[in-house]
Amino acid sequence: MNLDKTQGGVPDFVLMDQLTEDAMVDNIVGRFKKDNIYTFIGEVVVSMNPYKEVSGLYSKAKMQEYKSAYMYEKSPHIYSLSNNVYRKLLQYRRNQCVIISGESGAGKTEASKVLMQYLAAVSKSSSEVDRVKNQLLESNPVLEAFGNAKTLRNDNSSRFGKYMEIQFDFDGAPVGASIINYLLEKSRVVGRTVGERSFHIFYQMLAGLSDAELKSNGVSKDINQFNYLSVSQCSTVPTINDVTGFKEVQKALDTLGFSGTEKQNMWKILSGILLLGNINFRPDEAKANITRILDQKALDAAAAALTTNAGALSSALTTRSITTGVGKRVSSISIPLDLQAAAFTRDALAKGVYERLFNWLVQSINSRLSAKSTEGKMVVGILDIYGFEVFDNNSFEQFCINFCNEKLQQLFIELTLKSEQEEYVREGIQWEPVKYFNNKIICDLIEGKPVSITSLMDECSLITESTDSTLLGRMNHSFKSHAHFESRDSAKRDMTLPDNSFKLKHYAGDVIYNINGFLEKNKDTLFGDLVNAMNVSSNPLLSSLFPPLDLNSKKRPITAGTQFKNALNNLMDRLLACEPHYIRCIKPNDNKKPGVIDNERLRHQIRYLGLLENVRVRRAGFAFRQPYPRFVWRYKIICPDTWPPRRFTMRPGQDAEKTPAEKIIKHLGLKGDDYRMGKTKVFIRDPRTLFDLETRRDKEIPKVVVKLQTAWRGY
Ligand code: AOV
Ligand code: MG
Repeated sequence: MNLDKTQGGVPDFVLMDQLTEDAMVDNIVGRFKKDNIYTFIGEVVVSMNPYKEVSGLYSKAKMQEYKSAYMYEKSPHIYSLSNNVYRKLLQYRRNQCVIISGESGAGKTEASKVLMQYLAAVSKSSSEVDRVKNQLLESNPVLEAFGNAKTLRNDNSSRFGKYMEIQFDFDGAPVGASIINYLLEKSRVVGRTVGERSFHIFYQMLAGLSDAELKSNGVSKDINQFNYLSVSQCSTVPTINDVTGFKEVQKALDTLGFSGTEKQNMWKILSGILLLGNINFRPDEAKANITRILDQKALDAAAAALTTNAGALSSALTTRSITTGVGKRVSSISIPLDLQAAAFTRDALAKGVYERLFNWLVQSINSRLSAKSTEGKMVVGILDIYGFEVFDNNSFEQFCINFCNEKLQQLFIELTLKSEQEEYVREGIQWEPVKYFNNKIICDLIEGKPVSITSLMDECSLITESTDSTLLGRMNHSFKSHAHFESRDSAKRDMTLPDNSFKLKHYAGDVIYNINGFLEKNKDTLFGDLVNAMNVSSNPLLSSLFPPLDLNSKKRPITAGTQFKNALNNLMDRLLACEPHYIRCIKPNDNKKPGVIDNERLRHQIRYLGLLENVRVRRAGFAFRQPYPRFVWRYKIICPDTWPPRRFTMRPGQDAEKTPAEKIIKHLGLKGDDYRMGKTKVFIRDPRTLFDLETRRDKEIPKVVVKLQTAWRGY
C-alpha cells in the first residue's frame, strides 16, 4: 500500500492518527489540494468532485497499471475499486454491484462512466464483444441527452435513476447489459425553476438539426418561440455545447442501431411536445364554462407535428368523455374542462408523451444490448441515481428523489455493518458494534406500515373530493409528534413554515416540501381521450407509445408513488443479492467551482454520509485483514523464520500459510489484542502496524536484490 504522506494525507482514512471529523476534513482537503480526489475507507472509495480535469487521472495506460495490482497497492482510484469488482466477479463467480451515492453534483454519473470505461478496457475482446462494449458506452450519451438537464445544482443533473447490469460470460467478457430506469422527472418538460433547463435533447435537437429538417417538423431554431422552453429563461449554458452534444447523440444512436426513420420519428415527437406547449385557451364567448383553443394555428402546428387529427386533439384538450351506465346501456358523455383543467390536460399530455418516449428509448436500448443467452452469466450492477437535493421550492419529485436516497443510505448502513459483522463471525472473531444514526425511522415514515406518507397519498388519491390540503391535514394528524416530521400543525409547531408545506428531517438535511400538486402527481392519470388522440397518430412510434386503453379493465391504476416505492424495494432486493461495493461522492462547494473548498459543506456531507462511523467500524474491529497466503507472500522477507523460504511456505492453501503468518506477527512483537488469527485471514487492529510491516519490508528488499544480483554474477 502506498503510505506516502506527501500525498497531502493518508490514502485510507483508517490510517489517520486521530479519528475525528476535523481530522477527516483535514485529510480530504490535504489530499484534494494535491489533486488526489480519491481516498479509501477500507474498500469504499470516497471521491471529491474536482470540477476540473485532473491531468493524468484517467488513461488507458493507468487502467493497465491498476489491472495488475491489488486494491491497496496503488493510490486510491475508482480503477482500484473497478479492478476489485472485476477480480472478485471472476474469482468467486459471484454477482457484484457498485452503489454510487452522494448529493446532486457530487460526481456520481462521472464515477459510473469511469467504472464502465475501466470494465470495457480491461475485459477480453473480440469483434462481438467489442460491439457490446461500444453499445454499452454509447448508451450513456443517449440516456443523458434525454434524461439529464441543467439544474441549479448541476449542469448535467440526472433526472432519472439508472441501474445497469452488465453481463459477463465465463471468460469475463461483457456479452450484454440491461438497464432499469426509475421515475423520470417528467414535470421538467413543461416547466421548472428560473435558471434551469428542460432535458438536454430539446436544445440539442434545435441546435443540431438542419433548418430544413426543423421546418419539416414545424419548428425553427429560436428557443424563445416555445413556451415550454422560454419559461425558465435559460437557453444556453457556458459548460454545454448543444451542437456537438447533438452530434454525439446522433452517432451514439447509430452505434446502437436506431434507424434513420426511428430518429426522424423521435425528432417529430419532440417537436410536437414543444408545439403543444404553445397551445393556449380562452373561454367561449357565450358560455364561460366552455373552453376554446385560443389560437387555431398553434393547435394545427402541434397536431401536424404529432401527425394526429387536429379536431380530436382539440376536443381531447378541452373536454373529457365520461362513460356512464352498465352493460348495454353504457354511453359516453362529454363534459367541458375549464381553462385551468385544459391547461393541465395539455401539460399532462406533453409530460406523458415524453415519459413514454423515454421508456421506449430505454427498452429499445435494452433489446439491442440483451445477451443472446443469460444462462450462467455473471453480472456487475452499477447504480447511478439522482442525488439528494434541496431547492427553494421542493415538490413531489424531490420527495421521491430524496426518498430514494434514504433507501440507499439504509442499504449502506446495513451492508457495511452487516458484511463487517459477518466477516468477524465467519472468521470466529468477536467485536463490539459501533453506534451510528439509523435512518430507518425516516424510511418508515415515508413507506412503512400501517400509516406512512405514501399510504396517505394513496388513500387520498382514491377519494375524488380529496385535495392536497386534505392530504396535508391527514399527515399532520398522523405524524403529529414524529421526530422527523414538522409542519405548522405538528407537535413541534414551526410557524416559519408556509401553511401549505411540511418539513422532513432527512438524514442528509431538512427539506421543506410544498404540498401543492402532490395528489395529481401521485395519481398521474392521462385521460382516455388523450390516449386515443395519440393512438391514431400516423407516426408509428407515437402510436405505439399509446396502445388503446382497455375499457373493461376493473384494475385501479397503481399510483406513481407506489410504483416508485415498489421499484425501489425491488432494486434493494437486487442489490442485496450481489456483493456490494461503494463509491461515496462528495462535493467541495455549491458553486460548481474548481479549487474552492467550503469546509462546512464538506463536514456536513462527511457527517450525514456516516463516513466517520464507517472508519470507526473499520477500525474498531481490525483495520487490516489479509488472507494468509497474500500476507505471507508480501511480508515473509522481514522474518528470519520465514526467509529464506522454508518448505512450508511453498505449499499452497490457506491453512498451510497460517503458521508462517503467525511467525511474522510474533516477530513484529504483536501481542494479545493486537491481532487475531481468523480461519482464513490475519486481522490486525492497529493500522500503524501496516506502516511497520511496509517499512521493514522496504528495508529488506534491497538486501534481497543485492543477493540476487550476487547470485547472478556467480553464474
Ligand atoms: P451527480 O451525478 O452526482 O449529480 P455528476 O457526475 O453529473 O454529478 O457531476 C457533476 C459535474 O461535476 C460534472 O458534469 C463534471 O463537470 C464535474 N465532475 C464530476 N466528477 C468529476 C471528475 N471526476 N473529474 C472532473 N470533473 C468532474 V445528480 O445526477 O445532479 O445527483 O442528480
Ligand atoms: Mg448524475
